[in-house]
Parts: sequence; C-alpha cells; structure tokens
Amino acid sequence: MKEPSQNKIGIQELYADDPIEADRLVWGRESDPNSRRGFLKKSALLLMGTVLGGKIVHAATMPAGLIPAGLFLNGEESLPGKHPGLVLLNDRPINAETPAHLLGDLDTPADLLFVRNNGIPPTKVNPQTWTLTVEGESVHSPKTYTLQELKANFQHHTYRLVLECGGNGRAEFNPPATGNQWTTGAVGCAAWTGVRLKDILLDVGIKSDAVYVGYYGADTHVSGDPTKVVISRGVPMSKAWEEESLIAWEINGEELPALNGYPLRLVFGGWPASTSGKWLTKIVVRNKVHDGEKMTGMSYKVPKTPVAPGAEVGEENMKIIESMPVKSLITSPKTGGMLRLGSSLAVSGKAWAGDLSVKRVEVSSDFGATWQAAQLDGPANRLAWQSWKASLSLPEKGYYEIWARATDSEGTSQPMVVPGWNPRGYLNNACHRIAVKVV
Ligand SMILES: Nc1nc2c(c(=O)[nH]1)N[C@H]1C(S)=C(S)[C@@H](COP(=O)(O)O)O[C@H]1N2
Ligand SMILES: [Mo]
Repeated sequence: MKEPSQNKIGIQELYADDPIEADRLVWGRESDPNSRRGFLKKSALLLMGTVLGGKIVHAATMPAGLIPAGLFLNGEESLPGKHPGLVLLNDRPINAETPAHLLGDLDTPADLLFVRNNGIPPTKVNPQTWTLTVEGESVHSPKTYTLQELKANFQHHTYRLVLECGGNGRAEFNPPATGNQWTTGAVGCAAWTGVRLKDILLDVGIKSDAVYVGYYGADTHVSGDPTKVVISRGVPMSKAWEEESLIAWEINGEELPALNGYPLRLVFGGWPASTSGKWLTKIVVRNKVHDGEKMTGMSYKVPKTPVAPGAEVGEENMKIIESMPVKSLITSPKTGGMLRLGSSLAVSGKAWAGDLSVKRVEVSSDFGATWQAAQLDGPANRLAWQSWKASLSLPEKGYYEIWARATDSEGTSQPMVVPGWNPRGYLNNACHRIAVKVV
C-alpha cells in the first residue's frame, strides 16, 4: 500500500534556529503503514464505526494508529482532555502514544502524556467522597483517608518524574509480541504533586516484615465483570520508601486528566509505568511479593538470562522488571525534515535512565560510524529526564539519518539495534533514529 501524495509536498527549508513547524516540512510518511504490525483490532474498528455513525468501509487497509478524521469533525479531540496529535493504538481499552516531536517540553503537558489503560476508567468520580485505604498483612491496622485528608494533613511534594510503559518500543521486536504496538511514544516526564507514599506508610504504621506494596484502582474490566481486577501491580519496599515515590493528584499544577488517573494515582519515576497505579483507591502492604493481577505470570517480566528470538521461556525463568534502561528521544526536528545545504542542523531531545541519571548523549549522522557529543543538561531532580542538544553539519545533498545514543551514570549505553528479545516485548531501548534530507 503506497501513499505517494505526501511525497509531493514541495521543498521546505529547515533553518537551524527556527522552531520546526513540522507538519509543513514532512517529505515522507511519518510512519510507513507497511512497517507497522497490528492493524486496529476488529472490535476497535466496529466501535469506531459506531462512533462515526457508519462502518469504516476500507477498514482492512486502514493503517494502524490512524485516528479517523471524522472524529474531529466538530473540532473535538478524539480522546477527552488529550491532544489531537496523540496516536491511538487501541480504543477499548484506550491506548495512545505521543509522537516524538511532541515530547520536546521539559514538563510534558498533561494533554500530551501517553495513555495506557488496561480497563475502562471510572466514569463517575467524586473527589469529595474519594478515599484511599491502606491495608494488607504488613500494616498494624488498616487506615482510610479521604482525598481532603491526604491534601490537608501531609506535606506536599513536587517532583519531575519519568513515566514510561515497560512495553514502549514493542513494535520493533521480531518475532512480534502481542499487546499494544508502541513505537517510541509511551513515555513522558511531568511535574507531579502529591504526598510521599513514605509519609502515608509511616502514618499507617508498617510491620518489619513488609516486602512489597501493591495498588488497586477504580477502573473496571473490559469484560464488564465487576469481580475481575484490571491490574494490581506494585513495588518492593525499597522503592516505596524513596522520597520521590508519590501519591499524586496534580500534574504540572493541574488536576490529573481523567484518562491518566483522576483524582489520585501513584507515580514511581524510572520504573515501568505499570507500577504507577491510576484512580488509586487502595494500597496493600504485603509480607511477600505482591501477587495481584499482572504481577504473576509473564506480565512485566523478562527472561533472567538472554534467550534467542522466539524462544519459549517458562515463568520460572522470568524476573520482574524493576528500573527501566537508559534511553533517549530526538524531539526536534520531526523526522522527515528538509535542510538547505550549508545550514547546520539543530537537533535536540530528551534522555533518561530509570533509577540512574544520564551522563552522556551523542548523535551520529553516519549510521553510528562516528559520534558527536551533545550538550546535556542535568535532571531537574532525581528520576527526571534530561534535555540535550547538538548542532550537526551535513556535508552534502542527500538522505541522512540522525541517531541519538545516551549513556547512563554507570556507563551503560543504548544499543544501536533492538536489544534482547523477550516474549512480551519489553524494554526496547534501541537508539532513536530520524530521517533528514539535505537539498
Ligand atoms: N488502575 C490502573 N492503573 C494503571 C493502569 C491501568 O490500566 N489501570 N495501567 C498501567 C500501565 S501498564 C501504565 S504504562 C501506566 C500508564 O500511565 P498513563 O496512562 O498515565 O500514561 O499506568 C499504569 N497504571
Ligand atoms: Mo504499561
């Protein structure tokens, strides 16, 4: 399926010091529909048809991730409270990622933060009556707080924290893994405000045998079965006690978007975002590794030792993902930009490294043969992403790829190709690449 129309856009210039109005400058398709596995599920297409008031006739050839233009006819965004630039991967449950060129802000705006729902968000949320209960084998006695009490009785803290889905980058694994075919956009870093989980745990009183905390949220299972838990994951006590581990009600000074956990959620920066429970109603303090929904089985786990692509791996040989690996994104220019020969190309982006920090970012315009150091800012606080920028000169007319590679504080760099295959397609931290033409 070829789509030549966009290639006919006339030559546009990218000026080095110009903020890039990306949509005018694209010479190719931003994503080749042939390269994207996972066309929208039949059920999703049917549902979209209902919303659009008629079936999508050529649904079979509709590229994955395309949001039907009809959804925007009234100037409405397809997802409530979210930016129209998000790419919808699934609509039941809703999953949408952020294109790299929209992630250039130091604090990802709330409407640009990706959405990863495993179930159906609660529809009637009343912050006045919302409560959080802390219970489990390892609390002395359970305690319930209203949202008002959390806000009134504990110190507020704000941290910039990276949220990245463990499955970000999954689309590149081969053999493919089932699940949302995230490309690069299941990540963001925002200023989260709330109370420290630690302060609440201390207030409740935790026994010395505590091993893990787990969460429960108010979302419901896609099947409609009210007895089924959507997801209930968690973190070991060492992460729970960290100063940056928050029970948050604000993002960048605003209420949480409905799709991102309004009115209350956990935020564990640097860990798979599946630990950051949304629509938070309950925290359990366990005397063993939490065994909630999607803690057990193969979810959010990778093989203990490397395996060949496509290998069958038994559960006993899998381990729970903890800190996320070092990674970076080129947020400007947007892939597909054109540059006039003789001008230098300003490249910039973000880099992050799970529980660690990033000590170096390099860029390459020759497929990794040579690398040039980028100027790298420090993080706003521990577990925040870091901005970087570089200026490249591209010597002659033609096609280039710009690659970025980050190295963490312990000296581990991003791989240039897709790293270790794993059955569920987690932790792809391969270098991000964009295309640029010099004309
Ligand atoms: N209650 C609840 N919490 C949840 C989820 C969910 O489906 N339900 N999804 C988890 C997963 S897998 C991810 S990646 C993050 C996504 O957070 P976001 O949608 O705010 O970006 O939320 C996590 N917390
Ligand atoms: Mo996730």
